Amino acid sequence: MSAFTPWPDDFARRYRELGYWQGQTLGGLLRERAASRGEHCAIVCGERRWSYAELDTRAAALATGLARLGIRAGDRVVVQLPNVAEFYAVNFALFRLGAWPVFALPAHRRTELSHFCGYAQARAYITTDIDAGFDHRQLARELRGAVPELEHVIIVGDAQEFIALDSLYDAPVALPEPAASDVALLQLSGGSTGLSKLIPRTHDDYLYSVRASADICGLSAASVYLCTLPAAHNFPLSSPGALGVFHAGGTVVLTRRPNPEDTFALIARERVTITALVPPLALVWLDAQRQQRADLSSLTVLQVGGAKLSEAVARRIGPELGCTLQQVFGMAEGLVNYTRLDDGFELVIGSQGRPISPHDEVLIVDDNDAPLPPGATGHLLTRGPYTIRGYYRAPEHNARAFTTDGYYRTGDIARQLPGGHLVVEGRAKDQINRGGEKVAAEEVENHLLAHPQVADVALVAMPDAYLGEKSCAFVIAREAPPRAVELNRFLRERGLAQFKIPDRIEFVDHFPKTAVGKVDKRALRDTIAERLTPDRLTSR
Ligand code: AMP
Ligand code: DBH
Repeated sequence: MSAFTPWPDDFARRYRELGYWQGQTLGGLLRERAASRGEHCAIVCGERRWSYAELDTRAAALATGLARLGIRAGDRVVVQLPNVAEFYAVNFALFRLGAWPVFALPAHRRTELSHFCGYAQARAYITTDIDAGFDHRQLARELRGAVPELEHVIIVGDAQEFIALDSLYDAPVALPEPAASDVALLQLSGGSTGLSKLIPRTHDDYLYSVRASADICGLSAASVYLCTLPAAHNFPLSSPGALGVFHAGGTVVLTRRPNPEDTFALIARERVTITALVPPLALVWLDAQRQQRADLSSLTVLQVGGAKLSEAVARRIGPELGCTLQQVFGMAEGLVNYTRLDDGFELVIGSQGRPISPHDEVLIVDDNDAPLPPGATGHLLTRGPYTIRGYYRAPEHNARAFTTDGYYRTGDIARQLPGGHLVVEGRAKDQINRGGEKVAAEEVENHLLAHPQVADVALVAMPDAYLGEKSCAFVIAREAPPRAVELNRFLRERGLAQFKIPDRIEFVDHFPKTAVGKVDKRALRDTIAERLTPDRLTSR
């Protein structure tokens, strides 16, 4: 089972000839920046400020400490950190070693972490002591029991019986470095089948998307980027995110609290120029700014992506926040689309942007993979210089998720405007997009099916005025039906991330079926949407 599906030779050659793949590594990028802008502030984290020189020194020291533990090129290390400066020090150390971080999100719990650790056969888990009231050391203990390959647990903060990250800052020694064509990191897919897949991204392809994104977003050494979303997510990491800022030589400001009170003050204090939000947060910011009239004068660009931004909300952003809206439609598998900063207002409001690269190939096809006429709505397929050709060790899934000529089936339903901009019209994948947090229906269904009183279950999206979508589980119960709260407690006890717990449970006697006898999820979505209509009209 291959860890990485390479691009065919002729494609790889072309991407190099075009100057997209430049042979630079992520570790090399930081070294260059430390040389060119060593004294400039790279990261602001609370009251701490790290210069590029300091970040580089820390990464080199940690790489040496991790090597002392036996972490080598190609080893997988699950990293689960909140928005703290150490997130970048740790990852640059791993990039230098050629070890592959697996980017867990802070919200993930035992079920997700044991899946990542097991699937990746991770040798180490790097996390924090306590985040948002949750003790990650307890999680680490449970993981240790469940995943024998996991040799090291490293903690940022109070390590208790584990290894303190602070004890790994060794005097740097020269270490062998990876090639730019090697895998650099494993991103997570939102998943549409049972469990989320890992996405191998190379230094070459990831850095191409980062450099090109920084250019599209007008980043410079004067840019100050506020990292509001979880730092490990592909959007705030690479679109252009923190890596784009490091490429440009600007400053990344971290926050662990994306609420308007804290972030507005931080924007004013640090003179933040750009940040990235998911649509629900954008709505909260808009509503808060109506009351607060905070000083957001430094903010020039607000990126919104991860889920569809409604046109009504999109229209308010420029006038009410005093900055340029940029819609971002991306995926950790690769393809990222941006509205351009000089696009007309209607295009920015009404589309999800166009691809980064002239060599991103985009197809809109029908259910049989036949291309549709220009402008028609259909399945979005893509391949290109930074879109993977296969998930990590998932041959069966890859056979379904990619066409034989290497296009990734995004699972999104879209249409393309004459200038190349895409409009996302829906989704074919069995997933709920809960305000940017992706929930694979099948994963949650499998957990619910493990409950002794559940005979069958179907999880579908229901409309929500704030998140766009929430999840609703239709359950066929056995004798003595369980209560909804009981099912949710059952899921939490199985160690599932909170955002995957169904927002609503509806008990039914049977499911509607399609003509071929499958559960008709569309009919279930319609049922719950109709049932909710009165609530929707009164909420917000
Ligand atoms: P993932 O594959 O988990 O990285 O999630 C990527 C998916 O998020 C895309 O395939 C879309 O379904 C969804 N998505 C991301 N950005 C947007 C957007 N701006 N509008 C609509 N859907 C989006
Ligand atoms: O939702 C996403 O995964 C996403 C959204 C915007 C993404 O991966 C990205 C930009 O890079």
